[in-house]
Amino acid sequence: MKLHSSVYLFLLVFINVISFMKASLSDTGIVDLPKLDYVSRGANQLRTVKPDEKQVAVKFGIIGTGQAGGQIADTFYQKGYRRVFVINTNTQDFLGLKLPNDYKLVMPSEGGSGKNPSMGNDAIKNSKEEVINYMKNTFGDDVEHILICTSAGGGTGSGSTPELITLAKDYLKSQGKEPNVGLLFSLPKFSEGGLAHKNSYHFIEKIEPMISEKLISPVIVTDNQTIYQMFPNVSARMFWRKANGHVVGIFDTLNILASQESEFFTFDRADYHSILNSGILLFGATNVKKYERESDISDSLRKNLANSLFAEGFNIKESTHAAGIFVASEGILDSLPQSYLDQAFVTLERVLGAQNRGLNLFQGLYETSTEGLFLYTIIGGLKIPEARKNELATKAGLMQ
Ligand SMILES: Nc1nc2c(ncn2[C@@H]2O[C@H](COP(=O)(O)OP(=O)(O)OP(=O)(O)O)[C@@H](O)[C@H]2O)c(=O)[nH]1
Ligand SMILES: [Mg+2]
Repeated sequence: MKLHSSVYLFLLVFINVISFMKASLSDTGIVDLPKLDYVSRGANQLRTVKPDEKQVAVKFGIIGTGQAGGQIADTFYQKGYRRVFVINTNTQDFLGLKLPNDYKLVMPSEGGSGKNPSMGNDAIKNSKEEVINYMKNTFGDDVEHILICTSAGGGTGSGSTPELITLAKDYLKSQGKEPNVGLLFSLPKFSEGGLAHKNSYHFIEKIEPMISEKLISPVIVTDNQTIYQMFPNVSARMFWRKANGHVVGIFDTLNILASQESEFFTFDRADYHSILNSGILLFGATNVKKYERESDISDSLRKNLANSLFAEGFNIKESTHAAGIFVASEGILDSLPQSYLDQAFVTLERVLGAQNRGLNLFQGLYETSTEGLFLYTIIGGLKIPEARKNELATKAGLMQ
Protein backbone atom coordinates (compact mmCIF):
# COMPACT_ATOMS: atom_id res chain seq x y z
CA MET A 1 0.00 0.00 0.00
CA LYS A 2 2.82 2.31 1.04
CA LEU A 3 4.74 1.38 -2.08
CA HIS A 4 1.72 2.09 -4.30
CA SER A 5 1.17 5.53 -2.93
CA SER A 6 4.82 6.53 -3.41
CA VAL A 7 4.74 5.32 -7.05
CA TYR A 8 1.52 7.25 -7.51
CA LEU A 9 3.12 10.35 -5.98
CA PHE A 10 6.16 10.02 -8.22
CA LEU A 11 3.99 9.75 -11.34
CA LEU A 12 1.97 12.76 -10.31
CA VAL A 13 5.11 14.88 -9.84
CA PHE A 14 6.55 13.60 -13.11
CA ILE A 15 3.39 14.44 -15.11
CA ASN A 16 3.27 17.88 -13.55
CA VAL A 17 6.91 18.59 -14.41
CA ILE A 18 6.32 17.53 -18.03
CA SER A 19 3.18 19.69 -18.31
CA PHE A 20 5.08 22.58 -16.78
CA MET A 21 7.91 22.14 -19.30
CA LYS A 22 5.38 21.96 -22.14
CA ALA A 23 3.57 25.02 -20.94
CA SER A 24 6.71 27.04 -20.54
CA LEU A 25 7.97 25.98 -23.97
CA SER A 26 4.77 27.08 -25.64
CA ASP A 27 4.77 30.22 -23.53
CA THR A 28 8.13 31.14 -24.98
CA GLY A 29 6.69 30.77 -28.46
CA ILE A 30 8.70 27.68 -29.34
CA VAL A 31 6.55 25.52 -31.57
CA ASP A 32 6.82 21.88 -32.46
CA LEU A 33 9.07 21.73 -35.48
CA PRO A 34 8.04 19.47 -38.38
CA LYS A 35 9.90 16.23 -38.51
CA LEU A 36 12.77 16.78 -40.90
CA ASP A 37 13.88 13.95 -43.07
CA TYR A 38 17.52 13.09 -42.83
CA VAL A 39 19.03 12.80 -46.27
CA SER A 40 22.49 11.43 -46.64
CA ARG A 41 25.03 13.77 -48.17
CA GLY A 42 27.97 11.47 -48.39
CA ALA A 43 28.98 7.86 -48.62
CA ASN A 44 26.07 5.94 -47.21
CA GLN A 45 26.55 3.45 -44.46
CA LEU A 46 27.05 -0.11 -45.55
CA ARG A 47 23.67 -1.74 -45.79
CA THR A 48 22.54 -5.10 -47.01
CA VAL A 49 21.70 -5.16 -50.70
CA LYS A 50 18.02 -6.02 -51.02
CA PRO A 51 16.67 -8.24 -53.78
CA ASP A 52 13.65 -7.13 -55.81
CA GLU A 53 10.37 -8.06 -54.19
CA LYS A 54 9.21 -10.19 -57.07
CA GLN A 55 10.48 -12.51 -59.74
CA VAL A 56 11.76 -10.63 -62.79
CA ALA A 57 13.79 -11.67 -65.83
CA VAL A 58 16.53 -9.05 -65.55
CA LYS A 59 17.95 -7.63 -62.35
CA PHE A 60 17.95 -3.91 -63.01
CA GLY A 61 19.84 -1.33 -61.02
CA ILE A 62 17.89 1.92 -61.29
CA ILE A 63 19.27 5.42 -60.77
CA GLY A 64 17.01 8.47 -60.87
CA THR A 65 18.74 11.80 -61.33
CA GLY A 66 17.01 15.18 -60.96
CA GLN A 67 13.38 15.60 -59.98
CA ALA A 68 11.74 13.78 -62.89
CA GLY A 69 14.35 11.01 -62.77
CA GLY A 70 13.76 10.65 -59.04
CA GLN A 71 10.03 10.34 -59.51
CA ILE A 72 10.40 7.75 -62.24
CA ALA A 73 12.92 5.74 -60.19
CA ASP A 74 10.57 5.98 -57.19
CA THR A 75 7.79 4.49 -59.33
CA PHE A 76 10.06 1.47 -59.90
CA TYR A 77 10.61 1.27 -56.13
CA GLN A 78 6.86 1.32 -55.56
CA LYS A 79 6.52 -1.57 -57.99
CA GLY A 80 8.85 -3.68 -55.86
CA TYR A 81 12.25 -2.97 -57.39
CA ARG A 82 14.83 -2.63 -54.65
CA ARG A 83 18.08 -1.86 -56.43
CA VAL A 84 17.00 1.77 -56.77
CA PHE A 85 18.51 5.08 -55.63
CA VAL A 86 18.12 8.72 -56.53
CA ILE A 87 20.53 11.63 -56.72
CA ASN A 88 19.96 15.36 -56.89
CA THR A 89 21.46 18.73 -56.08
CA ASN A 90 18.81 19.59 -53.50
CA THR A 91 16.50 17.89 -51.04
CA GLN A 92 13.26 19.60 -52.12
CA ASP A 93 13.09 17.48 -55.26
CA PHE A 94 12.84 14.37 -53.09
CA LEU A 95 9.51 15.48 -51.62
CA GLY A 96 6.85 12.84 -51.97
CA LEU A 97 9.20 9.99 -52.83
CA LYS A 98 8.51 6.67 -51.13
CA LEU A 99 12.15 5.56 -51.20
CA PRO A 100 13.80 5.37 -47.78
CA ASN A 101 16.07 8.32 -47.06
CA ASP A 102 19.36 6.49 -47.26
CA TYR A 103 18.58 5.74 -50.91
CA LYS A 104 18.70 9.48 -51.67
CA LEU A 105 21.98 11.24 -52.30
CA VAL A 106 22.47 15.00 -52.43
CA MET A 107 25.40 16.10 -54.54
CA PRO A 108 26.70 19.41 -53.21
CA SER A 109 26.25 22.21 -55.72
CA GLU A 110 26.08 25.96 -55.40
CA GLY A 111 22.37 26.54 -54.81
CA GLY A 112 20.93 23.74 -56.93
CA SER A 113 21.32 23.81 -60.63
CA GLY A 114 18.20 25.74 -61.80
CA LYS A 115 17.84 24.29 -65.31
CA ASN A 116 21.57 24.66 -65.91
CA PRO A 117 23.00 21.35 -67.15
CA SER A 118 26.62 22.44 -66.66
CA MET A 119 25.90 22.73 -62.91
CA GLY A 120 24.46 19.20 -62.99
CA ASN A 121 27.60 18.05 -64.73
CA ASP A 122 29.87 19.78 -62.17
CA ALA A 123 27.84 18.34 -59.31
CA ILE A 124 28.32 14.73 -60.39
CA LYS A 125 32.00 15.26 -61.21
CA ASN A 126 32.47 16.30 -57.57
CA SER A 127 30.44 13.36 -56.24
CA LYS A 128 31.79 10.44 -58.24
CA GLU A 129 33.00 8.49 -55.21
CA GLU A 130 29.68 8.88 -53.41
CA VAL A 131 27.75 7.71 -56.48
CA ILE A 132 30.02 4.67 -56.83
CA ASN A 133 29.45 3.89 -53.14
CA TYR A 134 25.70 4.11 -53.64
CA MET A 135 25.96 1.65 -56.54
CA LYS A 136 28.00 -0.74 -54.37
CA ASN A 137 25.61 -0.49 -51.45
CA THR A 138 22.36 -0.60 -53.42
CA PHE A 139 23.14 -2.83 -56.40
CA GLY A 140 25.89 -5.00 -54.92
CA ASP A 141 27.24 -7.53 -57.37
CA ASP A 142 23.90 -9.05 -58.29
CA VAL A 143 22.87 -6.56 -60.97
CA GLU A 144 22.66 -7.19 -64.73
CA HIS A 145 21.60 -3.95 -66.32
CA ILE A 146 21.65 -0.36 -65.06
CA LEU A 147 18.86 2.02 -66.10
CA ILE A 148 19.30 5.77 -65.66
CA CYS A 149 16.12 7.86 -65.41
CA THR A 150 16.04 11.60 -66.04
CA SER A 151 14.27 14.45 -67.76
CA ALA A 152 15.99 16.03 -70.73
CA GLY A 153 14.72 19.52 -69.97
CA GLY A 154 16.08 20.25 -66.47
CA GLY A 155 19.61 20.99 -65.24
CA THR A 156 20.61 18.39 -62.63
CA GLY A 157 19.31 15.30 -64.41
CA SER A 158 20.24 16.15 -67.97
CA GLY A 159 23.65 17.56 -66.98
CA SER A 160 24.64 14.63 -64.79
CA THR A 161 23.42 11.83 -67.07
CA PRO A 162 26.43 11.56 -69.45
CA GLU A 163 28.89 11.17 -66.53
CA LEU A 164 26.44 8.84 -64.78
CA ILE A 165 26.40 6.61 -67.87
CA THR A 166 30.21 6.37 -67.70
CA LEU A 167 30.17 5.62 -63.96
CA ALA A 168 27.48 2.94 -64.40
CA LYS A 169 29.40 1.28 -67.23
CA ASP A 170 32.63 1.34 -65.21
CA TYR A 171 30.81 -0.16 -62.25
CA LEU A 172 29.54 -3.13 -64.28
CA LYS A 173 32.93 -3.58 -65.97
CA SER A 174 34.67 -3.58 -62.58
CA GLN A 175 32.60 -6.69 -61.81
CA GLY A 176 33.61 -8.37 -65.04
CA LYS A 177 30.15 -7.85 -66.55
CA GLU A 178 28.89 -6.47 -69.83
CA PRO A 179 28.49 -2.69 -69.45
CA ASN A 180 24.72 -2.82 -70.07
CA VAL A 181 23.42 0.65 -69.37
CA GLY A 182 20.09 2.04 -70.56
CA LEU A 183 18.34 5.37 -70.34
CA LEU A 184 14.75 6.41 -69.73
CA PHE A 185 14.18 10.12 -70.35
CA SER A 186 11.31 12.55 -70.68
CA LEU A 187 10.79 15.35 -73.21
CA PRO A 188 9.01 18.60 -72.27
CA LYS A 189 5.49 19.76 -73.02
CA PHE A 190 5.15 22.59 -75.54
CA SER A 191 3.96 24.89 -72.77
CA GLU A 192 7.30 24.65 -70.97
CA GLY A 193 9.72 27.49 -71.55
CA GLY A 194 12.46 27.78 -74.17
CA LEU A 195 15.11 26.66 -71.71
CA ALA A 196 13.51 23.23 -71.20
CA HIS A 197 13.48 22.83 -74.99
CA LYS A 198 17.06 24.03 -75.38
CA ASN A 199 18.32 21.67 -72.67
CA SER A 200 16.41 18.81 -74.29
CA TYR A 201 17.83 19.56 -77.71
CA HIS A 202 21.41 19.60 -76.39
CA PHE A 203 20.74 16.48 -74.33
CA ILE A 204 19.62 14.59 -77.43
CA GLU A 205 22.64 15.83 -79.38
CA LYS A 206 24.87 14.42 -76.65
CA ILE A 207 23.27 11.03 -76.34
CA GLU A 208 22.42 10.32 -79.99
CA PRO A 209 25.94 9.20 -80.96
CA MET A 210 25.96 6.85 -77.95
CA ILE A 211 22.62 5.42 -79.08
CA SER A 212 23.68 4.85 -82.66
CA GLU A 213 26.92 3.17 -81.54
CA LYS A 214 24.78 0.99 -79.23
CA LEU A 215 26.73 2.21 -76.21
CA ILE A 216 23.47 2.73 -74.35
CA SER A 217 20.44 0.50 -74.63
CA PRO A 218 17.55 0.37 -74.13
CA VAL A 219 16.60 4.02 -74.55
CA ILE A 220 13.01 4.79 -73.61
CA VAL A 221 11.51 8.16 -74.46
CA THR A 222 8.51 9.51 -72.54
CA ASP A 223 7.19 12.48 -74.45
CA ASN A 224 5.26 14.62 -71.98
CA GLN A 225 3.70 16.56 -74.86
CA THR A 226 2.14 13.41 -76.32
CA ILE A 227 0.87 12.36 -72.91
CA TYR A 228 -0.50 15.84 -72.35
CA GLN A 229 -2.41 15.71 -75.64
CA MET A 230 -3.96 12.44 -74.59
CA PHE A 231 -4.93 13.56 -71.09
CA PRO A 232 -5.31 17.35 -71.23
CA ASN A 233 -7.64 17.52 -68.25
CA VAL A 234 -5.74 15.41 -65.78
CA SER A 235 -4.70 17.28 -62.61
CA ALA A 236 -1.06 18.34 -62.19
CA ARG A 237 -0.39 15.69 -59.54
CA MET A 238 -2.05 12.92 -61.52
CA PHE A 239 -0.30 13.93 -64.73
CA TRP A 240 3.16 12.84 -63.59
CA ARG A 241 1.74 9.77 -61.89
CA LYS A 242 0.05 8.79 -65.12
CA ALA A 243 3.11 9.48 -67.26
CA ASN A 244 5.48 7.62 -64.93
CA GLY A 245 3.02 4.86 -64.07
CA HIS A 246 2.40 4.07 -67.72
CA VAL A 247 5.99 3.70 -68.85
CA VAL A 248 7.27 2.00 -65.69
CA GLY A 249 4.18 -0.23 -65.61
CA ILE A 250 4.75 -1.64 -69.09
CA PHE A 251 8.49 -1.98 -68.50
CA ASP A 252 7.77 -3.92 -65.32
CA THR A 253 5.12 -6.13 -66.93
CA LEU A 254 7.55 -7.16 -69.66
CA ASN A 255 10.26 -7.89 -67.13
CA ILE A 256 7.86 -10.12 -65.22
CA LEU A 257 6.47 -11.87 -68.32
CA ALA A 258 9.96 -12.62 -69.64
CA SER A 259 10.70 -14.50 -66.42
CA GLN A 260 7.66 -16.75 -66.77
CA GLU A 261 6.89 -19.82 -68.75
CA SER A 262 3.83 -20.00 -70.91
CA GLU A 263 2.12 -23.13 -72.16
CA PHE A 264 1.36 -21.25 -75.40
CA PHE A 265 4.22 -19.00 -76.67
CA THR A 266 6.89 -17.83 -74.26
CA PHE A 267 8.47 -14.42 -74.63
CA ASP A 268 11.62 -15.61 -72.95
CA ARG A 269 14.73 -14.05 -71.40
CA ALA A 270 16.68 -14.35 -74.66
CA ASP A 271 13.92 -12.51 -76.58
CA TYR A 272 13.81 -9.87 -73.87
CA HIS A 273 17.60 -9.41 -73.94
CA SER A 274 17.50 -9.00 -77.67
CA ILE A 275 14.85 -6.27 -77.34
CA LEU A 276 16.71 -4.58 -74.49
CA ASN A 277 19.78 -4.29 -76.66
CA SER A 278 17.99 -2.88 -79.68
CA GLY A 279 18.37 0.84 -78.85
CA ILE A 280 15.37 3.15 -78.75
CA LEU A 281 12.19 1.38 -77.64
CA LEU A 282 8.56 2.34 -77.66
CA PHE A 283 6.12 0.51 -75.44
CA GLY A 284 2.43 0.18 -76.05
CA ALA A 285 -0.40 -1.45 -74.14
CA THR A 286 -3.87 -2.05 -75.53
CA ASN A 287 -6.93 -3.43 -73.82
CA VAL A 288 -8.54 -5.40 -76.67
CA LYS A 289 -12.25 -5.10 -75.99
CA LYS A 290 -13.64 -6.75 -79.10
CA TYR A 291 -12.55 -10.20 -80.19
CA GLU A 292 -15.67 -11.82 -81.61
CA ARG A 293 -14.48 -11.85 -85.21
CA GLU A 294 -11.11 -12.64 -86.74
CA SER A 295 -10.56 -9.04 -87.85
CA ASP A 296 -11.50 -7.49 -84.46
CA ILE A 297 -8.12 -7.98 -82.82
CA SER A 298 -6.11 -6.79 -85.79
CA ASP A 299 -8.40 -3.77 -86.16
CA SER A 300 -7.94 -2.85 -82.53
CA LEU A 301 -4.20 -3.37 -82.85
CA ARG A 302 -3.97 -1.09 -85.88
CA LYS A 303 -6.10 1.62 -84.32
CA ASN A 304 -4.50 1.56 -80.92
CA LEU A 305 -0.89 1.04 -81.80
CA ALA A 306 -0.08 4.65 -82.65
CA ASN A 307 -2.08 5.99 -79.68
CA SER A 308 -0.75 3.60 -77.14
CA LEU A 309 2.90 4.18 -77.92
CA PHE A 310 2.93 7.52 -76.08
CA ALA A 311 5.46 9.17 -78.37
CA GLU A 312 4.66 10.73 -81.70
CA GLY A 313 6.62 11.01 -84.91
CA PHE A 314 8.70 7.84 -84.59
CA ASN A 315 9.01 5.96 -87.82
CA ILE A 316 8.07 2.48 -86.71
CA LYS A 317 8.81 1.17 -90.20
CA GLU A 318 12.52 1.62 -89.36
CA SER A 319 12.29 -0.69 -86.35
CA THR A 320 14.71 -3.59 -86.15
CA HIS A 321 13.00 -5.48 -83.31
CA ALA A 322 9.43 -5.90 -82.14
CA ALA A 323 7.42 -8.00 -79.77
CA GLY A 324 3.68 -8.60 -79.51
CA ILE A 325 2.60 -10.21 -76.27
CA PHE A 326 -0.99 -11.18 -75.57
CA VAL A 327 -2.15 -11.67 -72.01
CA ALA A 328 -5.63 -13.14 -71.63
CA SER A 329 -7.91 -14.50 -68.96
CA GLU A 330 -8.73 -18.21 -68.85
CA GLY A 331 -12.18 -17.95 -70.46
CA ILE A 332 -10.84 -16.01 -73.43
CA LEU A 333 -7.91 -18.37 -73.87
CA ASP A 334 -10.32 -21.29 -73.96
CA SER A 335 -12.53 -19.80 -76.64
CA LEU A 336 -10.33 -17.55 -78.78
CA PRO A 337 -9.31 -19.26 -82.03
CA GLN A 338 -5.56 -19.34 -82.63
CA SER A 339 -6.10 -17.94 -86.11
CA TYR A 340 -7.31 -14.64 -84.60
CA LEU A 341 -4.00 -14.22 -82.79
CA ASP A 342 -2.00 -15.25 -85.85
CA GLN A 343 -3.89 -12.65 -87.81
CA ALA A 344 -2.94 -10.02 -85.24
CA PHE A 345 0.77 -10.88 -85.53
CA VAL A 346 0.54 -10.67 -89.32
CA THR A 347 -1.09 -7.24 -88.92
CA LEU A 348 1.67 -6.13 -86.54
CA GLU A 349 4.28 -7.15 -89.13
CA ARG A 350 2.40 -5.26 -91.82
CA VAL A 351 2.02 -2.10 -89.69
CA LEU A 352 5.76 -2.22 -89.06
CA GLY A 353 6.46 -2.70 -92.76
CA ALA A 354 8.31 -5.85 -91.79
CA GLN A 355 7.94 -7.83 -94.99
CA ASN A 356 11.33 -8.83 -96.35
CA ARG A 357 13.44 -6.64 -94.14
CA GLY A 358 14.59 -9.11 -91.52
CA LEU A 359 12.68 -7.68 -88.57
CA ASN A 360 13.11 -9.68 -85.37
CA LEU A 361 9.54 -10.28 -84.25
CA PHE A 362 8.94 -12.01 -80.94
CA GLN A 363 5.61 -13.37 -79.82
CA GLY A 364 4.15 -14.27 -76.49
CA LEU A 365 0.85 -15.48 -75.11
CA TYR A 366 0.19 -15.69 -71.38
CA GLU A 367 -2.67 -16.36 -69.05
CA THR A 368 -3.69 -13.81 -66.43
CA SER A 369 -6.17 -13.74 -63.57
CA THR A 370 -7.39 -10.28 -64.67
CA GLU A 371 -10.48 -10.62 -66.84
CA GLY A 372 -9.88 -9.47 -70.45
CA LEU A 373 -7.48 -9.54 -73.38
CA PHE A 374 -4.45 -7.26 -73.34
CA LEU A 375 -1.80 -6.70 -75.95
CA TYR A 376 1.66 -5.38 -75.14
CA THR A 377 3.80 -4.16 -77.98
CA ILE A 378 7.47 -3.23 -77.91
CA ILE A 379 9.10 -1.72 -80.94
CA GLY A 380 12.89 -1.39 -80.93
CA GLY A 381 15.78 -0.03 -82.96
CA LEU A 382 14.13 3.34 -83.68
CA LYS A 383 15.57 6.80 -84.25
CA ILE A 384 14.62 10.04 -82.52
CA PRO A 385 12.33 11.79 -85.04
CA GLU A 386 13.97 14.69 -86.89
CA ALA A 387 10.67 16.60 -86.71
CA ARG A 388 10.65 16.41 -82.89
CA LYS A 389 14.28 17.56 -82.73
CA ASN A 390 13.46 20.50 -85.03
CA GLU A 391 10.51 21.39 -82.84
CA LEU A 392 12.75 21.44 -79.77
CA ALA A 393 15.33 23.57 -81.59
CA THR A 394 12.68 26.01 -82.81
CA LYS A 395 11.11 26.46 -79.38
CA ALA A 396 14.63 26.88 -77.98
CA GLY A 397 15.28 29.71 -80.43
CA LEU A 398 18.12 27.74 -82.01
CA MET A 399 16.49 27.74 -85.45
CA GLN A 400 15.03 30.72 -87.23
N1 LIG B 1 7.86 12.14 -67.36
C1 LIG B 1 8.06 12.99 -66.35
N2 LIG B 1 8.57 14.20 -66.60
C2 LIG B 1 8.74 15.06 -65.58
C3 LIG B 1 8.41 14.71 -64.26
N3 LIG B 1 8.69 15.78 -63.45
C4 LIG B 1 9.18 16.74 -64.25
N4 LIG B 1 9.21 16.34 -65.54
C5 LIG B 1 9.79 17.04 -66.68
O1 LIG B 1 11.09 17.39 -66.27
C6 LIG B 1 11.49 18.64 -66.74
C7 LIG B 1 12.07 19.43 -65.59
O2 LIG B 1 13.18 18.76 -65.17
P1 LIG B 1 13.47 18.31 -63.68
O3 LIG B 1 13.67 16.84 -63.67
O4 LIG B 1 12.52 18.92 -62.73
O5 LIG B 1 14.88 19.03 -63.52
P2 LIG B 1 16.11 18.60 -62.66
O6 LIG B 1 16.85 17.49 -63.32
O7 LIG B 1 15.68 18.40 -61.24
O8 LIG B 1 17.05 19.87 -62.81
P3 LIG B 1 17.03 21.31 -62.13
O9 LIG B 1 16.79 22.23 -63.27
O10 LIG B 1 18.39 21.41 -61.59
O11 LIG B 1 15.98 21.33 -61.07
C8 LIG B 1 10.27 19.25 -67.36
O12 LIG B 1 10.54 19.28 -68.74
C9 LIG B 1 9.11 18.34 -67.05
O13 LIG B 1 8.32 18.15 -68.18
C10 LIG B 1 7.90 13.40 -64.01
O14 LIG B 1 7.59 12.98 -62.89
N5 LIG B 1 7.76 12.59 -65.10
MG1 LIG C 1 15.41 19.92 -59.80
